[in-house]
Amino acid sequence: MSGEGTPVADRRYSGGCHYILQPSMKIGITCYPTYGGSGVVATELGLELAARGHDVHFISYAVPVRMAEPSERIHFHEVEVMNYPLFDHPPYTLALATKMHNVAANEGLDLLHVHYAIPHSVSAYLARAMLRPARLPFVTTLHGTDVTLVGADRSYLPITRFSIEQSDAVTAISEYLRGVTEREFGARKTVEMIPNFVNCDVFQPADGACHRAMFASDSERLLAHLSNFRPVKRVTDVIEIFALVRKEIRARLLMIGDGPERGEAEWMARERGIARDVIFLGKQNQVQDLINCADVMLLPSDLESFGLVALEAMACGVPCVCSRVGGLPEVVREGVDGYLLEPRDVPGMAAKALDILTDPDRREAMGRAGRERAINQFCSDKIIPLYEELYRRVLDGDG
Ligand code: GMT
Repeated sequence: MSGEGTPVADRRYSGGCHYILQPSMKIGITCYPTYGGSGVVATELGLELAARGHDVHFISYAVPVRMAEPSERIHFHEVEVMNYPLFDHPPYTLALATKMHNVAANEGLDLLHVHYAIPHSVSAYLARAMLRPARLPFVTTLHGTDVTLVGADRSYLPITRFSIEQSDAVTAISEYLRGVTEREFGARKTVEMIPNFVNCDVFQPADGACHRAMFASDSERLLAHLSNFRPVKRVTDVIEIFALVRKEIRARLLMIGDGPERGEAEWMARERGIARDVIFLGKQNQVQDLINCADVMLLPSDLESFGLVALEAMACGVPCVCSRVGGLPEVVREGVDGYLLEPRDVPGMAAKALDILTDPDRREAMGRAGRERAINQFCSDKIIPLYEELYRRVLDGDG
């Protein structure tokens, strides 16, 4: 640890606070850098920590998607995987462990924080062992399928359980996921719950900031969906829900993101005769500007350990219609800031979306309630100190 008080680079981060009186830390963060909730959370965490005066070193195979412009406290270290004809499967886990070790040694990292257990916590375990006798503790944050899929695929279970147990501290992003982890992996490791967060200055209602007119006329309502279009997200249900809504009112649908189910969703939109009203935008940065255009957010997933998109929508004052699964009920309150329905209840979700879209007062009240909840429970300024406190406990050998 070093430093006594350091100015903050970007005032949008850390709630506009620009001088933090605390010793700063050097933190290595590893995540999947692609579009996806765990990478977004890890990247936003790094940006927030840097804004609070810490040195952040992202270690991954590509620059994380939401990483801001370079700053003196944000560094990126690319993991290059050597290939050789013998390697049918390039050994990324080992390349990552080596890079973690080298960065820790060269930059004097205090600790590593890995997001998503497989394979990141295994690499961190190796890096920590390689660096001995110097100390390099690591924190593992579980995001979802690193636990739930492993529960289904026994081949990964022993090594995931091992690397979780070996972590100096383990966090899960919802009570739901903490419970699943304890059931799957036994009670041999304490799992702390630190919920996901949103930067309430970046994600905030901003009428006029979005170019709504590009997507819908004044007489049309605008629905949105944002995901990585994996099967678990049920993007075809999004299209079906919209088709039912479209039968009742003039509306358009923004599909933000990309992934394996996009082709199926595009086909279904054509099949239902609504293709002209469904806009596939593909992968986007600045998603807050798009969310802000929407009147309602649809998230009909089969499973969400948290549902970061629901929180981002709430912070923008946009009500959600979601599945009552996983950690989503910990984020969205039924009938208050959105609606929760059984997954695959397409008619039910369409009816609730129509309730919101045809009643401006209800939409307004739900949007306001969601924004308040995001501010009170999930804003970065509430959550980042929990990670800092955890790091300090780990560094004090008290994790
Ligand atoms: O676990 C996954 O499927 C991947 C992960 C990701 O990288 O998008 O998503 C999970 O982590 C997000 C951030 O913590 C959560 O908001 C998502 O709910 C969660 N996804 C699932 O549980 C399916």
